[in-house]
Amino acid sequence: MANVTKSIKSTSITLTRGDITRQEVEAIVNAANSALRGGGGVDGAIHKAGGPTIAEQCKQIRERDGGCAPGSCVITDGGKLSCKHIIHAVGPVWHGGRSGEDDTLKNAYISCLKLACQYGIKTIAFPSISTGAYGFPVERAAKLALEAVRDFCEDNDYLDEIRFVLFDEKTFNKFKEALEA
Ligand code: AR6
Repeated sequence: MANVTKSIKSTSITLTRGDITRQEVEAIVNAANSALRGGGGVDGAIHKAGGPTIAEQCKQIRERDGGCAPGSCVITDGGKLSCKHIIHAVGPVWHGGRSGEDDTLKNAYISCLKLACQYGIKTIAFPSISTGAYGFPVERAAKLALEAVRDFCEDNDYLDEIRFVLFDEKTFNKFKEALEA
């Protein structure tokens, strides 16, 4: 499947199929839970590939701050991965769409982009947050993710690349439709 790219000011927005643990970027984003305890899906893949030091850092953050609220994020180093940083973001659990899920999802993306800028990160890769175990409908999530990125890049012309690494074809196609719209 061919990659899709669009530019917003100086930032390239790229969509690709694949595994986020294999990306050559400065930071990858994890779809974590509020307790930062690791789990399945992309979280499991990142902890497995990155090694145990990531869970140790997450534990320290949990003990210091009590975890990470939905719509926000925390940062660790990349452990054994080639990226320098992992940004652990917590998306909303889908409860039907009337419990603030849309805003929480956008805030999760925006908080990662802000933190990336604070850390001098220029290239960042995201998975599709909340659309696996957390049950957020993919089409709606794709639109919100790209809206968040567009809003951010219109005000902050700092990042070189924001890459969405999409694991399955359906998710890739929904992001592609949202990017082209
Ligand atoms: N690279 C990129 N995307 C992936 C990968 C990978 N290696 N593996 C899965 N995905 P999910 P959520 C896709 O469930 O919905 C965890 O247990 C997957 O196909 O990982 O935010 C956490 O600990 C889907 O499109 O995250 C939380 O408890 C997307 O990543 C909870 O799940 C997100 O699916 C978070 O649920």
